[in-house]
Amino acid sequence: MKAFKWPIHSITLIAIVATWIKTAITYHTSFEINIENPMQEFILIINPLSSLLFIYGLSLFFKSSKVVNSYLIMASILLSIVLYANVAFYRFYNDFITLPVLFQTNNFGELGTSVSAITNWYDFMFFIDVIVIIVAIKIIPKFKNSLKINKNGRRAYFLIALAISFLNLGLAETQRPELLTRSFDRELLVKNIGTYNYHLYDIYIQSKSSAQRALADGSELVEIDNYVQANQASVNSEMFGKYKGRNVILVQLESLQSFVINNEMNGEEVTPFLNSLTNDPDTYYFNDFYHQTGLGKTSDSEFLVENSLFGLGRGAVFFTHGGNTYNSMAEKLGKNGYFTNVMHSNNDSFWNRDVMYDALKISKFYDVNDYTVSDENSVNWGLKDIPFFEQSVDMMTEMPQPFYSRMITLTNHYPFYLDEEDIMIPEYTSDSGTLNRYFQTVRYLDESIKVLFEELKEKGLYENSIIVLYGDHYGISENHNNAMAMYLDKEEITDYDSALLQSVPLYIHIPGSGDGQVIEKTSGQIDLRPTILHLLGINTSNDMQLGADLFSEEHQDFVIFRDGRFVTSDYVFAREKCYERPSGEEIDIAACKPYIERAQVELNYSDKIINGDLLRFYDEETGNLKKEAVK
Ligand code: GP9
Ligand code: MN
Repeated sequence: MKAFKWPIHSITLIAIVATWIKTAITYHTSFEINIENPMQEFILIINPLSSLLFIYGLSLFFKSSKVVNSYLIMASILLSIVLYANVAFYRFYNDFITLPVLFQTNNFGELGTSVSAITNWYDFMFFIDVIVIIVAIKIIPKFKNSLKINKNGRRAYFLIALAISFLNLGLAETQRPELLTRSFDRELLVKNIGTYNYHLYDIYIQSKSSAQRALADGSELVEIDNYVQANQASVNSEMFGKYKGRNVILVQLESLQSFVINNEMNGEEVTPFLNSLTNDPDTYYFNDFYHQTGLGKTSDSEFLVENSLFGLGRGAVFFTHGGNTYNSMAEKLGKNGYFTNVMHSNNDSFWNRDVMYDALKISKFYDVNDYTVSDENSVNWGLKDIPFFEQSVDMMTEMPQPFYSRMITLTNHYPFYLDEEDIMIPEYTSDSGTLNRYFQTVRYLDESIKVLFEELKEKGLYENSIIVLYGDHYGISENHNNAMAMYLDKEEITDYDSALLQSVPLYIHIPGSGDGQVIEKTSGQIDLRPTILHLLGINTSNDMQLGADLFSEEHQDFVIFRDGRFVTSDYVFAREKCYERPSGEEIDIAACKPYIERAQVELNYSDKIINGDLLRFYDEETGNLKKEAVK
């Protein structure tokens, strides 16, 4: 009988399989990863494989079996440490590790005191693959020939590894379009590309931003500061401080665009409550207001409103620059005695909010754990908006006053699904299911805002508050232009139309003001910070902000989109072409020229502030550069 011969590279294969199985089991036992369908389960199972094939595959380049074996042991120890660190971190924070969090010493402080709470006796199991590899090395006789894998063999191996990676990414893309460019959520990343790849991706993102940060020294701020000062809009003395001390309730309305307001769909009113607010005596309704978000979508709108700066052209600033120094609206309100909080029933790690809210100095995040969420009261992405508002107002009654609460709705989110019992109007009838359903979820959203107002009144929180409502970003993308053209009764949606469709409604509702108006100023989310702070009598003249008070006489009709497009009261600039409003006719670019430059300057300054983390050099109390920045 022939003696059994171990095949070439047995140990490498054993290492891959052992770590793969261990990782897959860990996903299921140590993390709460939400699996919605068999494809997601499949992705979760194969995702460790693509990285392991590469990492362990490096051993194919080594000549001596000794080196191969030590490399495999070292690599498996390192991978086990990474995985186990995540498990321990997850037990405490319910989140995966991201580099900046690792370097925040206070996190370690908290972790350190609770080592016993986050470790278990059976945790050695997380190193089981290391043990398997060592045992394999001991029992499998050294096989000199085995190391002679030739170039072609290696090439084939890495081609297979590459194919598996692409399969993994391709499948992930079907589940989560734009996963990597938008990088929404650590859970989603781990679920789709695996822990090991997630860390590589995290290292890439973080090192890119820390390099830019390291090169900045604050001197760049001088020019930006001059620009900001020179372009500041003076306050409206009648409005400044008129509502000092009131609670501030900001409601970010998911995916709500202006085209549904005061409009009908097959004879049905889509937003009866919001329509009534447009001519309410206590409401300033802005009908030429725009979102300015990029890939960071909801998180970008939060960023714009809090900081009066733009998000980034690539990626989500909430992810890439969650550790920066900012001077948010929340921080300012906090310093003025407000209890600052965000209310949103989702994982706190979504959009990296848990990390970013610390940077924005938001005192409390009422996240999914603060709400009672069940199958009955949730749909689509989670808790339905009506129970969300009901539960939120209940929590508001417990808050110290004055408070600043920023509420973020969820039901009117792509793909716009509702339970039967929440459907109030029929679907639209076009070839886009997305647009057809959108009207129904918008109708539900409208109803939920009515509930919010009723609840606030009932709980005695209404009179003494300012309620600001605004759409966070578009809900209907350009992919649905045909259906949109049909709805708007147009031949086609042109670039000019697309730009104007980025309009989202803004309502500043001030109970008792009696001064309600429809305001046609062309404006955007970047303007909210100074507007709100000024109504409360809080000075912003030293602040590094790019927006302007909407009530200022000097506010200019000009809104810049993150991609360089812009809208003024007379022109629209899109895809390098200038159009006249309201005709939509293309005109000579010269008319747009002065604005094109200004748009570039402002986007560029905003990027510089964020990429260089420049506000760490700025003292907003005095409006001066901090000493360490002045060379
Ligand atoms: C998630 C919600 C949606 O918490 O805010 O984010 P979006 O996908 O709209 O950016
Ligand atoms: Mn959103």
